[in-house]
Amino acid sequence: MSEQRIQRLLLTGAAGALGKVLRESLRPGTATLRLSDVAPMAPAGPGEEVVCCDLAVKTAVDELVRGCDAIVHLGGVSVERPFEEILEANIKGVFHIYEGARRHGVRRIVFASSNHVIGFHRQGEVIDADCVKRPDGYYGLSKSYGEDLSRFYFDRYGIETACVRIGSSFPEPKDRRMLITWLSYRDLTSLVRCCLFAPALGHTIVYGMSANRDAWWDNRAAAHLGFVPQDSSEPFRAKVEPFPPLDPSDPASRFQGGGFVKAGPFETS
Ligand code: NAI
Ligand code: 15L
Repeated sequence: MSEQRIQRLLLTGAAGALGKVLRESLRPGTATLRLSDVAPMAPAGPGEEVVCCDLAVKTAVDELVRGCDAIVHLGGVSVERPFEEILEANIKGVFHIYEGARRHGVRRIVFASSNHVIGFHRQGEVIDADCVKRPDGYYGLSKSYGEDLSRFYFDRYGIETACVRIGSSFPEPKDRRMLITWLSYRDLTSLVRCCLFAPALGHTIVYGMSANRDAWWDNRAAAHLGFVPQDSSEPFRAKVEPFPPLDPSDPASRFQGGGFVKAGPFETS
């Protein structure tokens, strides 16, 4: 897709941390940016539309998607939570987005997937887009479902998707693991733009990481995106490394998903 061909871009999860970043950085070059979340958002500025919408409500999402050419889908529960919460926001939510896309002729979607789709691979093991998925919880399972769903909508209806397995996208890495999984906000924006505007996207799985010294993820299968990260976690190493390392027997230090691999279970009383 060329920038000129996107008349209205839908950004879900616009009230969230990455939504706020992309609201600012995607606005240039986008004719109309439709921003959506279930949480309150800043009022619409020039070239913006603000629509409050719960992703779990199919009719509301159908209306939300109407008139959009492309979608950046960030909305949903972004951490490990009880299954019932994940079911509504993430599993039903992503289905509603793709059904809306099918019904209203959206041709391209950038889906915020997560490293927690592959969280039970060992730290230090290098994996690529074709590796076996090893979700590390209900949250990772919901992203795995979103990836499979998007593959189905590409095979069946030709809707192109980039599933971005985001590592850790924060202003700076917070611990040793994030020195490896960190994705700067600048590189996040660049990656999303590459996904939106690559001439041919098909169905692509790409790991969202900056040019960090050490990597567990191999992005060669996504070379057609032309994504070249500019940042590295290296300037933060001296700040993070003085903290004592986790015990080697701690699952959070053994698996790529870090602390997510030991979240839960969530008992209902
Ligand atoms: P966030 O939690 O700050 O933002 C998510 C937004 O989704 C929130 O504003 C929330 O109100 C909204 N949302 C939740 N349930 C909803 C519902 N039922 N209907 C409508 N909106 C709903 O998360 P963040 O960090 O901005 O992440 C954005 C996306 O990227 C998420 O999908 C997350 O899973 C994914 N991701 C983020 C990573 C990171 O390092 N920040 C790493 C991997 C994936
Ligand atoms: C995620 O998927 C979460 O949304 C984010 O809050 C981080 O915890 C990140 O993964 C991570 O693995 O560091």
